[in-house]
Amino acid sequence: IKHPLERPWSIWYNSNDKKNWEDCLIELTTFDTVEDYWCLYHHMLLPSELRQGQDYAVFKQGVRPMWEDSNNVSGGRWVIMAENLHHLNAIWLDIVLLLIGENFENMDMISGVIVNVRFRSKVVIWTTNKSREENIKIAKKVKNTIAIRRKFDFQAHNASKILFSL
Ligand code: M7G
Repeated sequence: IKHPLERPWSIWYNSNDKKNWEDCLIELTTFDTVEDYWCLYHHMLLPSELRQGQDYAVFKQGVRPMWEDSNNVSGGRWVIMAENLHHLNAIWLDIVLLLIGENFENMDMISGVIVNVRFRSKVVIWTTNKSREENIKIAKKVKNTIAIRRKFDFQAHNASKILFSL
């Protein structure tokens, strides 16, 4: 018998190879057990093996990894810059495991996590609101659990400026 997760999660991929951003976004699959997650993990390319411009997302089933989704319109994201590609793979895995293991106290305000493979790659955690107090709890949990030296910045989806940092 497989070990069930608290809730189902969907994996998304953005190939970023067409003009329209939304046309590049595809929902790959949904998983709801520990074993199914590891099976997918071992079959998928690592973030470091994707092309620059591409993304993976792991989001709660039913929440689309886009600003336009009703869960995200008034939300924002914690931006965690990777130090190098090895670090990127490591923090992506660690944060996905924190999330699907329900390790945050305010799981209800987390939509999911995205890895953006870029010249400066990053892992971003999307939340449903811009409350400083609530969002800080999420960043503290990440900082206390995994090895990240740099400061994190929180940005609203509808404005690129930094609202607060930790
Ligand atoms: P990004 O993929 O978040 O990467 O945004 P970045 O943080 O490195 O900038 C890059 C571009 O993709 C944006 O300027 C938009 O043109 C497009 N894009 C990204 N997201 C997350 C969305 C989205 O949720 N909705 C729409 N319509 N476009 C998006």
